[in-house]
Amino acid sequence: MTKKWWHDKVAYQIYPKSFYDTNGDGIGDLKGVISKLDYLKELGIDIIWLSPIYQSPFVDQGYDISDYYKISKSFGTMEDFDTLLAEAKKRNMYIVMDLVINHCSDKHEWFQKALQEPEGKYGDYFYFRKGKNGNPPSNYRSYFGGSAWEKVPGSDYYYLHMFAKEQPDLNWNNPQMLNELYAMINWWLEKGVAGFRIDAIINIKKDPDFKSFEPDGPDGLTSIWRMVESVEGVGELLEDLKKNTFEKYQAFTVAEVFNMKKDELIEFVGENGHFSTMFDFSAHSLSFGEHGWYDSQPIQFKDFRNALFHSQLECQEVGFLANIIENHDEPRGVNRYLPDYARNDAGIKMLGTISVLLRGIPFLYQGQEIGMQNCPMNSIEEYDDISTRGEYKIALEAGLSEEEALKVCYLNSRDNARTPMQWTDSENAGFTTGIPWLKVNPNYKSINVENQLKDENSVLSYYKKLLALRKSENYKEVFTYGTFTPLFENMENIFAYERNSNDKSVIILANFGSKEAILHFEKTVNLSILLNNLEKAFIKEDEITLLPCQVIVAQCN
Ligand code: TEU
Ligand code: CA
Repeated sequence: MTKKWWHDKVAYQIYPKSFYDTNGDGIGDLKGVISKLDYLKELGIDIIWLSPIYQSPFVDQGYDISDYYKISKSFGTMEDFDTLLAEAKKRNMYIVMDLVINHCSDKHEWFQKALQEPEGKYGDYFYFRKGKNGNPPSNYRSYFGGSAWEKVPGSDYYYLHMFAKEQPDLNWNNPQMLNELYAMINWWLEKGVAGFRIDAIINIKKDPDFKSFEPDGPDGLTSIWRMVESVEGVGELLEDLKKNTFEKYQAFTVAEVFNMKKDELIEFVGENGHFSTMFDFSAHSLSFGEHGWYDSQPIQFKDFRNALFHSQLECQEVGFLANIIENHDEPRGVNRYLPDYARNDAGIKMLGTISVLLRGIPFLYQGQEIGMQNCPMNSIEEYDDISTRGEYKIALEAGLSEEEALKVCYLNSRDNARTPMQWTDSENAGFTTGIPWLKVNPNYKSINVENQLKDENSVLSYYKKLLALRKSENYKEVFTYGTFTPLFENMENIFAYERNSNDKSVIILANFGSKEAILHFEKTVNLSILLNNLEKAFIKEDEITLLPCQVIVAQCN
């Protein structure tokens, strides 16, 4: 395998709106990001992925871009962005932008012109189709609920939107549109961004006939996912994209890909794949409900472990996955993957350890490093997220009470990850001097950066040690390129694996159970402990006892 500059890096996702506000308007900004670069450097971060900072009406928090060449005024100016690039560079850090090119905002100039003239030049930048007998062209349900077709007022035309109606889908069969996208991507690369996180990219290939499917819900609609699944040929579009842009710059690309078709792994993230890497969503996908959040099930430990082990084994011959426990679309990993009894510092450190030391590129999401948790909201009005509001509605329609529907949002809402970063124990968690745009989690008095910086046993201090170990001269090779082998799979609550390189073997042993567990080795082992989230380690010649929520990382000599 050819070594690439990003293989041994650690990445961190910033959700700028909720990261740090420097001018008191309640909204995080680029100056805020700049002021925290040293904090991130200290933590051990190399690559920073910024969720969208482009000009946008923020119907979907910036994932609806109205001008790809402008920075949203709420975040600052292009000058601030250039400063950020320069300051990152000084610290040997890389900035990765979010690339949202499956769709744009309905306020984008292209779409505004298209609305005027659906049959004109810009109409073909999108998907305009005539309705059928007074109905939309097909029965697709958008990802955010409701029809994926929106009627153009005063005409027979509808346009396609896989997400919100304010996010019209771009027509990737139009070469002129593509050239405009490619030019824009290259413009950012020329500026010095190191690469992109690529949004919702699996959706770009459509079936131009837009056939209807059997309805899968009481609304008579069918998930638009069915159409995506039914078409071939996304790979050609992705290859063309890569050749015309990323490849020329050795850019780092991490794709958001759900439900890729079987056997496509190598085409996506192999040595000459479309992308550098893509997120492993296998564990997170376990929480998908059949009809929505309201019928999603809590994740069982065994399924969680199986999912990750499966991805690890499948990908290690091929390339690198990007490993996460949370992002801006997910509830907090602590709430999702840890049982009640493990939702404490030890459990949080354990979860971080097993994720960060997997084979692949670790991505931390802001606040993960201090163990931020889901935020209880008192009513649906306290939520901002468009998808949460959609899911709440679906839950009520399915017969849940308001209280039950709110509980569903507490467990699943994307806003759980979007509440402001908790910097201190003073007002608004030190995020802003103004009124925060989204509620601050009331637990900020006990969970915040400032307190954890002072405490050498804190989650934050532990994450620093964990990342330092992963990147240390001695172990970087084994943690980056070492093979992955599951261990103790027959033990119910144990998450254990081995990383192996030519000259080293490191084992990671974690007890997700509520009782202590004894792990017997087949032969005598001579272990040097590299990391332990608890004070003591109970090791004998051929066995090791793990307390509940204990994780031990050790080298086998
Ligand atoms: O997400 C795509 C995606 O598939 C998810 O939105 C998923 O359907 C949703 O989170 C379920 O709640 C990307 C972005 O990460 C997300 O924030 C955007 O809303 C979406 O694309 C549209 O751009
Ligand atoms: Ca601000």
